[in-house]
Amino acid sequence: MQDWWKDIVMYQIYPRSFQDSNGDGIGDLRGIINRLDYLESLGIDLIWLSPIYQSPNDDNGYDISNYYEIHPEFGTMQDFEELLDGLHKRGMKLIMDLVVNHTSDEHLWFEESRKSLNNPYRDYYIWKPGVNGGPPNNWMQWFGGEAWEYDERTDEYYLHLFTVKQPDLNWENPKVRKEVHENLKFWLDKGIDGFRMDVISLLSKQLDFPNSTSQNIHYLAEHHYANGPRIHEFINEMYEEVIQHYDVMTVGEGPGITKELANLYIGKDRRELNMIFQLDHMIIDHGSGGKFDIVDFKLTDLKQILDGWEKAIGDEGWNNVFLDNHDFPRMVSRFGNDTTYRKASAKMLNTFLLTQRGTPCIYMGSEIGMTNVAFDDPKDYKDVEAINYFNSIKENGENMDKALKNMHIQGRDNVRVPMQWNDQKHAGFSKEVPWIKVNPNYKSINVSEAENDENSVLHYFRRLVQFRKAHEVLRKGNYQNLDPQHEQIYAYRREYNNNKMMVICNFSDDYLSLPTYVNGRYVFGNYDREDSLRPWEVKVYDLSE
Ligand code: TEU
Ligand code: CA
Repeated sequence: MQDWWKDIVMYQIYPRSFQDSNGDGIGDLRGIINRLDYLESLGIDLIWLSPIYQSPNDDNGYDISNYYEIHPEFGTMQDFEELLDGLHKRGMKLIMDLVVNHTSDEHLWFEESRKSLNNPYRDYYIWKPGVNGGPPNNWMQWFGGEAWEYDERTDEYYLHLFTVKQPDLNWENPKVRKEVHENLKFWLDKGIDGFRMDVISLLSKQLDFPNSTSQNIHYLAEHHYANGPRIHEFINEMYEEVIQHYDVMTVGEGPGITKELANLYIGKDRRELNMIFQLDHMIIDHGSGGKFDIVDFKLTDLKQILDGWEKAIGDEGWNNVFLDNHDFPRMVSRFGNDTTYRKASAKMLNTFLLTQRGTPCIYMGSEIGMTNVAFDDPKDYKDVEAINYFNSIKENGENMDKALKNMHIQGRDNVRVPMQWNDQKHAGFSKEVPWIKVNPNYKSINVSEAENDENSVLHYFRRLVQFRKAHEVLRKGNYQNLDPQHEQIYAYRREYNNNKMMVICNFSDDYLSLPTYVNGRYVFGNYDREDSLRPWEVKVYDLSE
């Protein structure tokens, strides 16, 4: 089978927020179907859909209560099949989100499991007796609070690395693994093209459940429950039992996977995953207190992380390249300038993504340069992480203005507000009040405005995708950083057979002079040609003879 997944541009859709078709304020599958022409017009090759399965929505679908059913608010199985078919007809592929580290507590397995110690589903989850009148250990969950919940019915605790409504599955139990394999087959037999595998690094726990010396979740993951003793066995088993029989791709989300461990997951002969979403650059500004303990970062920090990964995985490995997704702030707000130079920096960052080595993944709205949102009222935030955070701020009597500022910088709702289609009511996302408020800047930042402006991020994005498609060197070439120490310029060279290209990105508001090593023929960029480097400018040169 060919490595087609190395040649593609991926696009992530968060279904709740993309397009509502029936006026209930919630994005749905019919909404995506109605936007198929738009998706095709972008030139992208593959859509990753965040979860659309049945779910009580404690964590917006990442808490699944039935893996075989479409959530009614998203539509029906017929809608899903129509969407898949519509994508395939237009030459696009579709991958689904696989969330099998945990289920919802409303999943039948868990409802059974908690009934009694000898229920046939008891061992589907991780139950432990308490220790000294408290939980089995001191682990914290990801969204604040303890990772163990006491259940008086059986006088034991269950593990939930995420919310209390997301109990962790017990992968030691072969029946659980079999259930997952069956589920994989069910969707693959429908003709989908692969999976994005949620927190796949966390499936195998350290069975002695040791106490942790730190409560930072990324520390906890790295030291206690990511890359557990049987992780490679479990992932390889999915591959052998199911994945290898289909021509599909897999990308595993990998909290706690360090670059040194990466090729154990994605190395050519490992028969595990095609690539991972590594998260080191996504936590670049997290302090020891976590994501709301925000620290400054420099461009050289970003280079060190991305180049370090590239070097560590080498020719053997292949990764995904992304700067945001449904869990992290908008790339233009975090890595660019979302005010004065919004358009220039959005174009530059998209170009960066599409000219690095690896498969690029674009989060919906990046193609028009959508930005973070700042709500004044904590009640306008809908994410369980945000709600828990504001509650803890209130309980501890801490400063709410500061908390709101932190949320504006880091919150997950920054990227979950509705897609901005036009300047009409609710941004053209829905006819009725959406489940989460729209970003007030939709009046000026929206698809229809961008269609009418020949200098828009959108038109540039379409040309960029075609530019990548036309140049094998951008997809297959090796990668060399030309100036790892520079604090404003990210410059690199790609090389494949006799083809060479050089990409110069200005990650700053400053006018700079072109570095002396620049040569070749100017072939692509986000300003018109000139021999200087303007704020957030990107220039691509062809060095081939
Ligand atoms: O995310 C797990 C993860 O590693 C995160 O990026 C985490 O959500 C973030 O740092 C918290 O601020 C995955 C999903 O992408 C996320 O949406 C889910 O909430 C989570 O797993 C649980 O399924
Ligand atoms: Ca709807």
